[in-house]
Amino acid sequence: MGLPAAGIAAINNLDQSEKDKKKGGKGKRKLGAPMIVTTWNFGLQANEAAWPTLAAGGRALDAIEQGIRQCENDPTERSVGYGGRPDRDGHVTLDACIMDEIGNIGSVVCMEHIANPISVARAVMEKTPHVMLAGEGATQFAVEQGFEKVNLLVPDSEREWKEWLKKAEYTPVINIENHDTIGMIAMDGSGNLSGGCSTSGMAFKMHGRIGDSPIIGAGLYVDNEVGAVTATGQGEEVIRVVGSFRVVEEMRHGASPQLACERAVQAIRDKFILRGKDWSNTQIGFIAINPQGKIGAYALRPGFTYSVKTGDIAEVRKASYLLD
Ligand code: SD4
Repeated sequence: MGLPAAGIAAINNLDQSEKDKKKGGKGKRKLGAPMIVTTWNFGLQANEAAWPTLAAGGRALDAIEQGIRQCENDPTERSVGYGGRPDRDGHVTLDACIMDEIGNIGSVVCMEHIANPISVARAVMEKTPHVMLAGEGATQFAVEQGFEKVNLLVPDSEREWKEWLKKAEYTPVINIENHDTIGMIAMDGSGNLSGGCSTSGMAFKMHGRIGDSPIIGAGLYVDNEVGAVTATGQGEEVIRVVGSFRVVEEMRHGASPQLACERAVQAIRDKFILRGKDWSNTQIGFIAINPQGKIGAYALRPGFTYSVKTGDIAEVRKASYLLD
């Protein structure tokens, strides 16, 4: 439906540079310098795959898709894309979402048989009137768009699943079973922000379970004027506090990216206390950037790492945390 008439009238009354700014279009601000921040150690390789796009003056959104695809295509990354661990019934189901600098969003949830959910999420964003496709509908759409159907269950994941079935106990292990969701946020040379998130979710989850990663506002949120944020860890808890949107809103109200991440993690802690639930096996991590190029990262517990790439830096950093 687009903007309501009043919104269109308001935009039409602006001069060209203001219009560009509102739309995130050409000729807008140039803040900071190109940068990419990605969850976990594997973000280092993903950042390298994304960087050439930014270095060539390309768009953050394109860099995000390129970087996340690298991780999705790697069969040794066992919680993302091809090679991801299956659910308790043996299905590898993938979740992903993407968001650009002007609020375009796309997402796929519980999608099987397609190796690059981030690209399908982008196709949902760009080629459909919707923002989210699920399950068989998502796979059907992907095939119609020319994506190849593949068996995502690699022998190592199948072996692990069969081993797990012997006891079939569900006990998450901090930073191990949960440690592979890729969340990537980037700023390009025009100062525009974008982000993406992709995962096979928690290993051996119930069939049909969806975490935070494909949910805009939970696993990812981007506001070009304020910042970009993504989350990793136990998605149920991130959804409960609308984690990534919460971090952006903290920044909107003046918090630095670091303080904003800390407040979201504290909110998760507070919900655990309020609900009287056991949280000894829970890990959560957030990363955030703002248009000035400041970075924030914070986790509930030790062990969360993130990867930073700029023109001068390519490194893995340890996030600070709330609890020992
Ligand atoms: C989920 N947040 O499905 C994902 C899992 C994850 O690092 O991030 N693992 O809940």
